[in-house]
Amino acid sequence: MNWPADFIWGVSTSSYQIEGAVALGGRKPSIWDTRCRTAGKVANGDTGDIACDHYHRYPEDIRLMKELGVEAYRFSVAWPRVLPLGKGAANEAGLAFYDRLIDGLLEAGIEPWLCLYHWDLPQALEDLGGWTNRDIAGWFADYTTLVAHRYGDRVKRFATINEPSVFTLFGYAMDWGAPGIIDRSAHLRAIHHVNLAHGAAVDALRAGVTNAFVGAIHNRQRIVPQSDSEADKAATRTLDAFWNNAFPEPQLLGSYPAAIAEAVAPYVEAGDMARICRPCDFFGLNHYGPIFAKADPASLWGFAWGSAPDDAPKSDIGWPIYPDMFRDELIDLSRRYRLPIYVTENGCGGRADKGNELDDQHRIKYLGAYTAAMHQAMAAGADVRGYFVWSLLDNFEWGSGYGNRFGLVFVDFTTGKRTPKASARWYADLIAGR
Ligand code: IFM
Repeated sequence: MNWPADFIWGVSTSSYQIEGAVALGGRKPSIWDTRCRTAGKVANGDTGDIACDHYHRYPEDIRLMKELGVEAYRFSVAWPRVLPLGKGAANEAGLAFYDRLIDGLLEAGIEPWLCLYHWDLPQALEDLGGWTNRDIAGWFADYTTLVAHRYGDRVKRFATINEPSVFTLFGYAMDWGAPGIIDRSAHLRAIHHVNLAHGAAVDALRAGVTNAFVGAIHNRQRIVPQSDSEADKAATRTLDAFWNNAFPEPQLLGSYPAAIAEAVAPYVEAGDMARICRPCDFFGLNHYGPIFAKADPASLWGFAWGSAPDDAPKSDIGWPIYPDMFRDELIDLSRRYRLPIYVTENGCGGRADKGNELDDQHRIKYLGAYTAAMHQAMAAGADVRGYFVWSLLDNFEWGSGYGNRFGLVFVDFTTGKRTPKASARWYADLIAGR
């Protein structure tokens, strides 16, 4: 496969999943620290307290990236590290950590792609209502301004919010993520306030950073009814609205999808849609595989995750593998939003207990099939400019704790030792060979 000379190859991570050091350098708790301390919410009682200890080991991680030959590294800033209470006084020690990281990346010739929010909301803001409080748009704008002024001389690539549909749905409708509330009004308010925060952050980045390149990151995937029943098809349409369209549609086209517009309307004030729909420079796509949906009258919105057909190819953690759907998603996205697309996450989950984690041929097969599908999409006209593997390192996989591993690099969580897997060599060869 020939790739354009300026195509960007990278890797992605996020703050809570790798940094550790949750109580060091002035950082205060996030909603994920709280969730990890709530019995039964995270497999095995795992926490992000130490995670990959990236806070201390970041120079080694930069070296690993250099060996891979990646040109770009997408990471997130932990809001509670730089603004421990979410607003008010900034924390110099926390800000200095990202200075060191960014400077190290630039010295290694790796471009930093900074994501402002990857789910670790300061607990102090949650205590004020978190995403259900409309004031959060202003708090997020102030946080963004702080980040923009501090790093904007060296960082130009910014994403506002990672996978808004995932953390709002899991956090406010299903109790699969923090803060673990199940409530329709809370869910709808969170959706609208996340959208307002995105718009405010785009404006703050434009104001604070010369030549900022700004977008948001959405997890989009095909939602497939588990059966031909009308009930499963209706559930699929509702999940599609919440999962795929509740954020890109208002952010990029200025309106909520019809399936949820009426429900969100009570929270929308005059001028809001213009505040949300601000010009973006790129579409960040996170994609893994399709979701099979089914009706579930007992759930908040009448849908639930169903099962993929028995003969569907699946990863070791059970996620269905359909590269053709990735190709089609890229083509559709490119046509609908007319923005350059960067695949900001794609990867394959494995389990240490399968015994194939260092010689991870399953991951190589997955990444090979998905990059080939991306190539086909580009040949069909999709404007895809870059691809980031999720993830550089095995890390804290939210409710699954450390059991599910997505890294190109194996992490021994008792010692912190990093060992590149076969997939790391495969990715390095792909990058070198283009
Ligand atoms: O680990 C997550 C990441 O935080 C968001 N996107 C999906 C990944 C794999 O589940």
